[in-house]
Amino acid sequence: MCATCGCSDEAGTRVIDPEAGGHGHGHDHVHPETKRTVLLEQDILAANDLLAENNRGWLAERAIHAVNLMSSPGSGKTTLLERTIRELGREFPMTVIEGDQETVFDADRIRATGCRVIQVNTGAGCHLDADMLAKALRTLDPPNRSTVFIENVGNLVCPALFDLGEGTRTVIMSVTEGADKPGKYPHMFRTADVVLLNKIDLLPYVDFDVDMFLTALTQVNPRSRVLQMSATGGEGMDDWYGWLRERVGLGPTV
Ligand SMILES: Nc1nc2c(ncn2[C@@H]2O[C@H](COP(=O)(O)OP(=O)(O)OP(=O)(O)O)[C@@H](O)[C@H]2O)c(=O)[nH]1
Ligand SMILES: [Zn+2]
Ligand SMILES: [Zn+2]
Repeated sequence: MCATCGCSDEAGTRVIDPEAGGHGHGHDHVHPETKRTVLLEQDILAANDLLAENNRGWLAERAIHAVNLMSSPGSGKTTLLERTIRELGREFPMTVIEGDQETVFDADRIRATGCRVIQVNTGAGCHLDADMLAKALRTLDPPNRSTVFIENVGNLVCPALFDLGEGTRTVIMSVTEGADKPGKYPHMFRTADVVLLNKIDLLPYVDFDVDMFLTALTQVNPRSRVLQMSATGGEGMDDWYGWLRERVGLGPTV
């Protein structure tokens, strides 16, 4: 179980023997401790949802659009932000909230671009939650009519469950992670407004089937846009900027 956020779903856990026809071994009764875990989980998520609504109101009053960036560790979130700030930052006001368990490495990288940034360290925590975002927003104090990028803790599981009150949910996946991820981590991909397939410069060197990935993604989320890019090489970045301008009302493409 994920002890920090109580995100385990023991009641929904299935043990599957593929040789036995791939059917799950389910329980015909619910353990009392399982029931307690599920209730605790519901309480945590319900409390978080309320705070997320507060954040949504706070952001709306100021016409601030928050973009939640989620991915596995190392998919390229900070690299994408560094480049986006460098190439779009003069045109549009942006600030950043960085989430990591420890260190201010990512905040230092963002600060080096000249952009305002706040680092949130979650300690043992595996995700950002709405309360952390509320505190970070008040410290950051972003200008009205601006965009706040929130780099979530690198984790393809728990951040999917915690609404922050953001306006856009972005999932980054890199081609080194394997094309089967949308099927294996459906919660993360299901609520994405846009999925960025990053590190496409590495496609010649890795065994990644783009068509298989697109099919797997469509099965869990048929409405998500997919943009293929290389945050280091620059390929596809214009599509991302175009999407962002349209989505957060940043104005016409230049
Ligand atoms: N080849 C290639 N490498 C990339 C690309 N984007 C990022 N990287 C590299 O991937 C590594 C991880 O990038 P980060 O931007 O730190 O990833 P992250 O998602 O912010 O990582 P965490 O904050 O630790 O979760 C770095 O060495 C980047 O240079 C890309 O498009 N192509
Ligand atoms: Zn967790
Ligand atoms: Zn990062």
